[in-house]
Amino acid sequence: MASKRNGCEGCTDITCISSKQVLAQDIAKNVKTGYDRVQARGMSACLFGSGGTCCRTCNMGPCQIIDGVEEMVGVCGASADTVAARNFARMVAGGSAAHTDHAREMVRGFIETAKGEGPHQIKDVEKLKSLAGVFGIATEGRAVNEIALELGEKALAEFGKQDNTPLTMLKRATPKRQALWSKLGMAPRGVDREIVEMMHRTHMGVDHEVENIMLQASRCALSDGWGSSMLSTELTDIMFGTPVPRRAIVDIGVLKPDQVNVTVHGHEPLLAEALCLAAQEPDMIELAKKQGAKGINLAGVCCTGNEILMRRGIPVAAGFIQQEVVLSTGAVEAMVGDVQCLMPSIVSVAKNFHTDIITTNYRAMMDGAVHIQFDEHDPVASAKKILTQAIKNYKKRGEFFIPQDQKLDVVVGFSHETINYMLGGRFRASYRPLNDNIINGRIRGVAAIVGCDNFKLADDSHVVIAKELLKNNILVLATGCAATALGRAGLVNPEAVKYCGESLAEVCEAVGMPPVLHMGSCVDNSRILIAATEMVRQGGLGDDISDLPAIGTAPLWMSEKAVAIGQYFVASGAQVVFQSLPTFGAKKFNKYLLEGLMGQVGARWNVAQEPLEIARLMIEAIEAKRDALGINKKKERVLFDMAMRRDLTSGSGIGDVGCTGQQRNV
Ligand code: SF4
Ligand code: MSK
Repeated sequence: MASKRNGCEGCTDITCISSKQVLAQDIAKNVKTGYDRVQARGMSACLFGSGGTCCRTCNMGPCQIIDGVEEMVGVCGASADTVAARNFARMVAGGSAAHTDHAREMVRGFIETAKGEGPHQIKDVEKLKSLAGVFGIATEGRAVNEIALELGEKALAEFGKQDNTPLTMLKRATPKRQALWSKLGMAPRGVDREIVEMMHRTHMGVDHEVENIMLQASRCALSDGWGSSMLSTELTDIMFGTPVPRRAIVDIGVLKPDQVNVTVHGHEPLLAEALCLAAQEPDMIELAKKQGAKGINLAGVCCTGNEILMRRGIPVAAGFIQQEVVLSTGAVEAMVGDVQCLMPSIVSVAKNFHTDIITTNYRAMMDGAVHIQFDEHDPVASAKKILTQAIKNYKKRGEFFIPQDQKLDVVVGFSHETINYMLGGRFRASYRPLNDNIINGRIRGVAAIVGCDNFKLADDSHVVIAKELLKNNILVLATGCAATALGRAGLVNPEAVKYCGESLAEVCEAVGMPPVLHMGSCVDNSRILIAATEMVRQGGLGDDISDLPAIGTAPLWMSEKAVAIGQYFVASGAQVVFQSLPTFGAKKFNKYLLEGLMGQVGARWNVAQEPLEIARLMIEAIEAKRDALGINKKKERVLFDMAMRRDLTSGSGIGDVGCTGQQRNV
């Protein structure tokens, strides 16, 4: 077991230096992590489950289907394709539901803020007015909070909308995409409605046709990407401030030896923001000092970490895969969580130490955890209760180990607005320079590396892919735990230009930006949709997202949310590459995802197993788009006449000339 943690040959290696160091300590010897459980389970995954053809939809099953074998269809007669499509669509619904429930809480918090209740204010008035415009809300001469309240109420209504008109935020897509969605019957109507309809249609005995199931899966995913996730990101920005570039640190080493360490895990920034406010209150600091600590140190885990990193520069201690490792330092007084991506194992890891796992959301409880319900009406009081519980643990801290070798600087905070501003400047903020650099080939294209990490796969996959893309002059956008992993590898700061091809390095150096732009948490993938749409609007790169030399990957995905994100990218016209999909047991359905969707929405899913293979596929897809746009055209070969030769020998110009005296094709 220990050898696995240290990365023995043939095992899925732990490449993170800090994780290795922590797990090698004596204090962590009784800790079992996901790595240990992958190894202990030993067996390879069930082929029916991983191929997508195990159906548990009704009590005549479970039915394990073998594609093409007549007697191996379901008891009801369901084929492998029907079953795999239903399972896949239910993953889309599960992921969309998670984003949607999160988003609803953010909208409710936004409404409270607009009413002047609670500790938060409207911070980004410009963005408020711009989003109000999308909803047709008058802003002239009105008080900020009045506009915000109307916006909040209209946003909340999007969740329960029952008529057949499209969601309001779809207006932000390109006209061509909106027309396509409408033609295909893919435009989502109400956010909750699409999830409910997806669950209904995949119930026993309803929708059995692959394309029809997937039409609703696209509509459901789009209600997440362009509906709930986008609303969550935008309203969170308006309330807590749109991220701007700032320096911060990522790694387990951000824990402090002489402070009360509280790690904040999960997804909803309402809890994290309240903890940030409460940790600055004099009575909390006083209490910590009374226990012998120098102060309170907050550090993020998973996407909550990304939210407070982006907006406040509060360090991220760990991504998903390190949540047990960070506890194994013995230096964490409490891990506070809300919803999503909290592994139940953290309770048993914490039992080895003085650490409390504190759950705060009635939706997400765990045996053995302390539950302190977060009261959104009085967030700071709730946060103080939580911190008090953590502070009390400080004196109980025993032996601990905080790794120091790897603490890495990152520059984060690349919202769509920031990219606009960085590239174009305050008075001509635009994506024009990005488009121009793509057209002239200095930047070949844009790639998004998003999503989770996963104990079953090599945890340096994000890094291998990113380095290959950068080397090939492709700008990388990152969100979620992928962004944290890239940060840990030193790729999310301007010094990472050393990994770039020459022309990308020049552009990044000129602008002063990192070649990997950290765009936030997993709900913030909606920022990428807006950025891509803005690139189209700027002109020169086609008239829809499907024309852009751009592609996304979630190589180490584990959550259903990643499948929802993948599907909303594809339905928006952006190709995605995953390391595996639970669909290979159903030939027709698998072919539909990997090929058929292309003819319908201009994008498709791709699967490639090795990180370098993923990178290669992404580079090829980007180059194919460049070819289709005609921006890979070689320059006309110029034949030199006598006058030109004279110019040449007098040294008057034409710089890029080969030894034969003919201009090089570039
Ligand atoms: Fe089996 Fe059909 Fe029931 Fe699925 S729905 S469990 S395939 S009988
Ligand atoms: S936290 S969904 S492991 S990105 Fe958003 Fe990370 Fe994936 Fe959870």
